[in-house]
Amino acid sequence: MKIDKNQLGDINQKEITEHNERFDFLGCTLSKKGKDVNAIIKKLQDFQVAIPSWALGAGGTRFGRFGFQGEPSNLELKIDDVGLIHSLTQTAGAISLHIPWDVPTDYNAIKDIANSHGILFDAVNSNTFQDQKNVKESYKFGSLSNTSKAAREQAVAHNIEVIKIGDKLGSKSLTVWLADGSNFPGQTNFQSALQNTEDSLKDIYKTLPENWKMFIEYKPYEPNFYSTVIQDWGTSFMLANACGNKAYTLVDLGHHLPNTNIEQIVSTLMLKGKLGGFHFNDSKYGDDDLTVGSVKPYALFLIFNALVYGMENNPQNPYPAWMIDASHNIKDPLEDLIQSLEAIQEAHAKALLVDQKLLTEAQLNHDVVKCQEILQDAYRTDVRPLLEKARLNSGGALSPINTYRSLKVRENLIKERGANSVASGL
Ligand code: LRH
Ligand code: MN
Ligand code: MN
Repeated sequence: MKIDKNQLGDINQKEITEHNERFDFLGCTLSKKGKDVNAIIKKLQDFQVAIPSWALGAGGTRFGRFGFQGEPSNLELKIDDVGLIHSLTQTAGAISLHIPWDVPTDYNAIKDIANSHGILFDAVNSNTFQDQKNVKESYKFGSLSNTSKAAREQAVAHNIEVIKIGDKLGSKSLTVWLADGSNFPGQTNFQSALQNTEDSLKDIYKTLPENWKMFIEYKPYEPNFYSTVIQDWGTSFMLANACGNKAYTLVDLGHHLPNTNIEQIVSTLMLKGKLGGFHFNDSKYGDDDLTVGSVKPYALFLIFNALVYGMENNPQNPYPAWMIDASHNIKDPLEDLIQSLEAIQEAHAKALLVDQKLLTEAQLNHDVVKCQEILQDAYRTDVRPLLEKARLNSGGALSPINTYRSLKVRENLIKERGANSVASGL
């Protein structure tokens, strides 16, 4: 199904008076504080977040998976689903494919579908954390880090293949996330595992097209529970530097040990021009992949404050590639993604409200109380009318979740695809 623009307009019309009241009040308050409300709205409209192809079905855990009816059973339908989310939110203008879960069969047809929804192809993701069908070498003991040369070569070849697939679609970056590590002390030699990984990454890097980037994602643990080869931002940063100026670190919010100061990591990477990609999610315990902003919205705001500062002050850092990397075990995946997008834009808008000039002044005066007041004044502002206005300006829905439900999107998808349709690739 496609969202009917007229129906969307009719639903917006019913809510417009209340929106105008809310917006006028906020706009007035912010203008009095010297904020350029239109410039903020424009930044919100421009901010686009990629949806990964694996997030469109219900996720699962090692204890099982509870499917969600009407899931997209092939890549074409997954792109349609991103199109639905984008029509409502105007913030999901890209899809990030996972290979080999979502290898296109007909490239032109896939590009046409994406085009019809205004969707671009963002970073392509390789997969060397599972053994694929008909492969000779196993990744049980690692991929790019494996002590077996043949296994490493197979993993390198897979990544090169992923770049070729992405290139045909118009992607401009490769994300490498490795599960490589060890489960027990003594199982591997840390130094040779790291050296092998560096050499393999360099082999992949050599084949990157001129205008491409390579993102190196880190994660402290899981699926390996004793050690992970690329365990933290420092290791990723070091590997990116070893590869060259087209290689960058990718920060995934869930890939940190509890209480890690992620905003500081973001600041350091942007200062050094090495923050390439960013994966949004939220967590309580580990890599929980929960809905963005559902548990720690203030932490998300502080991270966004660092991101906004970096985007405004660090020309040495490229514009990062944004993606949601979450799982939806019991929710409708599309509703969950809409909630995540809302939380992302909310934190973004609040960060845009931070008075950077005043904050610098307060920092230089060592006025710690004032520093906190400035941040919290921005955080405590209800910015939702700004998000509504941004969506309205771009042709989206004033209230995406309500509209999704009023238009009975899930019911229609179930009718079209059948109740038992299972997302491909999982
Ligand atoms: C690993 C991870 C990674 C994705 C993969 C599918 O935790 O979230 O970020 O590439 O799963
Ligand atoms: Mn990730
Ligand atoms: Mn993860």
